[in-house]
Amino acid sequence: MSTATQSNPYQLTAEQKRFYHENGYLLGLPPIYTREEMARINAELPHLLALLEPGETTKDIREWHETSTYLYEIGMNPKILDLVEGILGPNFYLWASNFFIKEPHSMSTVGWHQDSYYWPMAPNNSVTVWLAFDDVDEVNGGMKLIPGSHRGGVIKHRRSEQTSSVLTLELADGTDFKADSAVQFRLKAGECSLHDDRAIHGSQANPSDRRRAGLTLRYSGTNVKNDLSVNPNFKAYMCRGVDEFKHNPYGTPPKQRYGRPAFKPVSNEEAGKA
Ligand SMILES: O=C(O)CCC(=O)C(=O)O
Repeated sequence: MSTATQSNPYQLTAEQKRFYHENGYLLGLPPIYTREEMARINAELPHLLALLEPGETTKDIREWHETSTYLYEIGMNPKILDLVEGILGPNFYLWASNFFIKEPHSMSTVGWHQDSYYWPMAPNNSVTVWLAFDDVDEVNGGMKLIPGSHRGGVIKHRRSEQTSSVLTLELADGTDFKADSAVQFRLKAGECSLHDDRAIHGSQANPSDRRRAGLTLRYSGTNVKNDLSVNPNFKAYMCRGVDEFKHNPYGTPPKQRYGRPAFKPVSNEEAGKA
C-alpha cells in the first residue's frame, strides 16, 4: 500500500481505500506529527488533566475539542482530514474526541465492541482516527481489530463481566467472532490508524513500564444524523465540503487553549443500546 507515487501522501490511494472498505481499518499511514511535534503535544496534556474534577479520570475527557483549541486543532489537522476525506468523501464533520490512556502496569482493558452499538447515529458512515500519543504495540495494550467484521452488521452487545473493562457492553469471543483472527495495531507516537464504526475491536491491559495513550477523533459523513433525544449535547463541526443534509446542530469553535464543556457528555453506557 505505497503512497510513494502520490504528491500528497495523506491522499489515500485506490488500493488503500479498497483495503479499508474490505477490512474495516487502515494502518501504515504517514505520520501526522513528527516525534518533536508529538513531544510538544504531550507536554501540553497536563494542562488538560488539571481540569479533571475529583473522581474523574482521563476517560472523562470527552468532547473537550469543543472547548480546547489544543484538541480542536488536532481534530482539524489537514493531514488527518485528507485521510478521512479518502474514506468519507468530500462532506464530513467532527463530533467526538476522547482519550484512551493506560498508565504503566494498568489492568484496564477495552472489551470487544463495535462503536456504532454505542452511538445513537444513523446511517453507519463514521470513521475513527486513533492518534498515538505514545509508541503503542502488543506489549503496552495496543488496540486489536477483527478484519472484515464491519461487514457482518451490528451485533447485540452483552453486559461486560470484566471489571477491568472501561466499557460496560461487549461482544463474546467465540460466539460472535474469533478473537485469534484479530490484527494487532502497532503505531509510533504521532502516527494514526483509521477504523470503521462497525469494526469489532478492543485492547488488553498494559503490564509494561510504558504508558499507552491515544486520542480518538470521530468523523461522520453529513448524511449521518445523531438522535438528539439520546445525545442532546451533540455538536457537529464541519471539516470539509458542504452540509447538504443539515441533520445536526453545529458547534462553535473554541477560543481558549484548554477548557471543559459546561455539560456532562452522555456516557457510552447511557448512549448504548443494551
Ligand atoms: O484505545 C483502545 O484500546 C480502544 C479504542 C476504542 O475502542 C475506539 O477507538 O473506539
